Amino acid sequence: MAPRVRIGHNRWFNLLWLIPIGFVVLIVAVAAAKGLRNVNAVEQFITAHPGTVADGAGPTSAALPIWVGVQHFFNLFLLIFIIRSGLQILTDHPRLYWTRHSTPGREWFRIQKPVPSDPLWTAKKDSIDLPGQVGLPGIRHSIGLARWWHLGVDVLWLVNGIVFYVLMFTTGEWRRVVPTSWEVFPNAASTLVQYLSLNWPAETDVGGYNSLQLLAYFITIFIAAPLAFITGLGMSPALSTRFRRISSVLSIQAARSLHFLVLVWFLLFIVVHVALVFMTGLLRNLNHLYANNNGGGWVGFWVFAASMVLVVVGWVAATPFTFRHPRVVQRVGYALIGPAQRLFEHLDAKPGQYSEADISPYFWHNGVYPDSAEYTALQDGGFVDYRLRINGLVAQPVELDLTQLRALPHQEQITQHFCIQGWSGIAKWGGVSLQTLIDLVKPAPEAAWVVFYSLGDGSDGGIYYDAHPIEQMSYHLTMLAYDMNDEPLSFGHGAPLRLRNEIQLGFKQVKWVKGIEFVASMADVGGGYGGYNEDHEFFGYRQTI
Ligand SMILES: Nc1nc2c(c(=O)[nH]1)N[C@H]1C(S)=C(S)[C@@H](COP(=O)(O)O)O[C@H]1N2
Ligand SMILES: [Mo]
Repeated sequence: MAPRVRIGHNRWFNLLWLIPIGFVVLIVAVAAAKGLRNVNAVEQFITAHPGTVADGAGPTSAALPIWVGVQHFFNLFLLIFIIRSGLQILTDHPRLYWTRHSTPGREWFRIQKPVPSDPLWTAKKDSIDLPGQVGLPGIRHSIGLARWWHLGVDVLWLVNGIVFYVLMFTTGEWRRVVPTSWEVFPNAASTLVQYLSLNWPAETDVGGYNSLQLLAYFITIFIAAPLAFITGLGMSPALSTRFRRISSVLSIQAARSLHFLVLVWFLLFIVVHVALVFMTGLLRNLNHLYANNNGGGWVGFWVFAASMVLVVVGWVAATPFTFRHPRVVQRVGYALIGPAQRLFEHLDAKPGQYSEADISPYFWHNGVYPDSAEYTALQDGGFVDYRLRINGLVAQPVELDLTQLRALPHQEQITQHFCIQGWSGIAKWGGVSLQTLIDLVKPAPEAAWVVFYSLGDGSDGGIYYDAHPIEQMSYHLTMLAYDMNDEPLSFGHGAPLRLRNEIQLGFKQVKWVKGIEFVASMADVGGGYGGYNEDHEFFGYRQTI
């Protein structure tokens, strides 16, 4: 399946066409640039703006200090795993949108067919395959493991980046990659014409970057990298629900689309950067970066070659390692990103972020529909015989039918749902606040986790369930919903009862809830990892990011 971009209302442009089109554009550009260089005014312009802005101060022509080479290596090594796992995450919901809704047909980019008309089509069915060694871990719908790679390695990458910023600004090295005069723009234009005319700027001094290079480095280091971080956080349910001002501009879908465009920038940068390093004096360039000199010897090359061995080994080993030791990936990933996920769990948001006008026209379905005899019988009887059982470490276990539940104080909220796969939707939920139920059953002091069991099974069989910290049961936006958009909850969305805990991702919003159990530890529940997807698909149990 080729990636496609929507043009106008309903036409889709196959991006593979960019290969021949790009080739033709390049040839035309080269011809045009060659023509321009015969124009006198252009030659004068190039003489006046040769390409490199002379910078009197600063060490810009000396070779790079060793720490730059070390950090450059870490950066590229970590990016392998970040990019591969990022592609894996993208293809788990291979559609990108600009509005916060995820309406089929309104996406601007897709690597999929149109959404089928089946009203119960699920996002999981919509997920696509990637070639094995491209994605990480590389099989379809492996987003749980892909996210540990992505988020865990992100933390290392950010630490590397922060150290890099600090060292750059304390040593004055920043002068190499930050333009300090407007002269950079005419010089960049001049460099571009020189490159395209295949009459390249003279390599007087590898240390002083030409203006085009300078701009590319500046954009990558100071715009693209921070934007990757910010748009990454823009997809967090907890942050989006809490910081509504920011999320009203940077909705999850805008964040996800921009996050993808940052990837596109990085890929373009890598290709052009590597090509130019090879074509403009490879040995001197590698010495400049890796051997602290600007000479023509082989030291830099061998350091580079050794680093490429590590890159290849890391690349090839990542997928088999992940399948052999998925729990290790889950644990290490959690050790790295878990502290941030835990921190954001304290963001109790107030209702009122969205109004009726914001309700999504289309709300994806997800998960495995219940088909047990027990569920079918309840459904056929209009859920008259349905009982919600709440027990475990509580003073007052209860069983409530739907009439009793509807007689309890009514809570309503219009909120945004964030599926781990990347789609989102806004709906109005009506039901009972969890606080109301807590007041009824009176949990014991040792109750720390609240487990929601479903009438439906998970994808590998066995009851679907998920555990939530008891603290979050008292949050403003934690409720059991029996209505969605002013109608009784439909079969697909979880009839007769589903959970809403708005700081968490979608898979924790258990549908077709059968019972609630208060426990001291989740270790004895299911596989012990805090939920069905946590047990079976290596998801994390704290999912605020
Ligand atoms: N019982 C049960 N609940 C479930 C699931 C499931 O498979 N079984 N899927 C979860 C996932 S991954 C998501 S994104 C939401 C989807 O809710 P929706 O179908 O109402 O959009 O339900 C969650 N609750
Ligand atoms: Mo989901």
